Amino acid sequence: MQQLVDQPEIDFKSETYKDAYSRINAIVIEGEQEAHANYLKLAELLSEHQDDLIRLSKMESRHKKGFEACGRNLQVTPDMQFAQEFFAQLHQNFQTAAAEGKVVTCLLIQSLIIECFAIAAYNIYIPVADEFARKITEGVVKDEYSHLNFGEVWLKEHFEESKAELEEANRQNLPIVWKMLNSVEDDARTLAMEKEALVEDFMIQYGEALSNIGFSTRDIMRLSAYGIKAA
Ligand code: PL3
Ligand code: FE2
Ligand code: FE2
Repeated sequence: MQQLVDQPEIDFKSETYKDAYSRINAIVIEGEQEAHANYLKLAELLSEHQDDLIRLSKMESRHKKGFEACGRNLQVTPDMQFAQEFFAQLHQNFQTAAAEGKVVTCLLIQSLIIECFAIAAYNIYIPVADEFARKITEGVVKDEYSHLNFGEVWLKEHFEESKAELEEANRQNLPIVWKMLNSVEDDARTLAMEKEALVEDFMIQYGEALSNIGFSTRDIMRLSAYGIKAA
């Protein structure tokens, strides 16, 4: 109950809260939907891990259903058009990489960037969520750590031959994440989530992932902050 002490009252029924929630909820639903599709695509590209990846994609469908229920519970209609635009650039980059058979880039976009983004967002959301959404999000975030782990393990096992492609994919995609965060900053604050906390948690998760894969501290510093100043 610690978190109730220093937390100001949040009116989950206010029009201001519900308006912001219509976009944030849509982003999360769209993110889970895209994650579902991305793991199915990865299952095609990495046929030796097909069963695992199909299992992951099914988990993403369940997450999507959970967050749809969170919106319904607050009587909010998610703005899916907004959410598709929010993900458009990462979506396009994943599609292009998949079409070229670039598994390393696909794994970096989905299992590292998107999962770390999700873990950061869900961790920051849990203490300020309504009770219904908190329970759902707590269940989801546990799964996301296992999705991140899949990417880490595969990339660690193929580190030397993946390194150059990881660097390039990071350079292309990390700046997009900072832009996405900026575009959701005001709505996130309405939900009592601070951008600084989201950035910090993302950098911690992403840095740890890069470390687990095999990058040096020096590489991690350079890679994990790439493009943040320009955003
Ligand atoms: C992968 O399994 C899921 C991908 C979801 C990505 C979500 C990114 C959310 C960023 C928006 C910041 C506010 C989040 C609020 C949390 C309910
Ligand atoms: Fe998910
Ligand atoms: Fe996931």
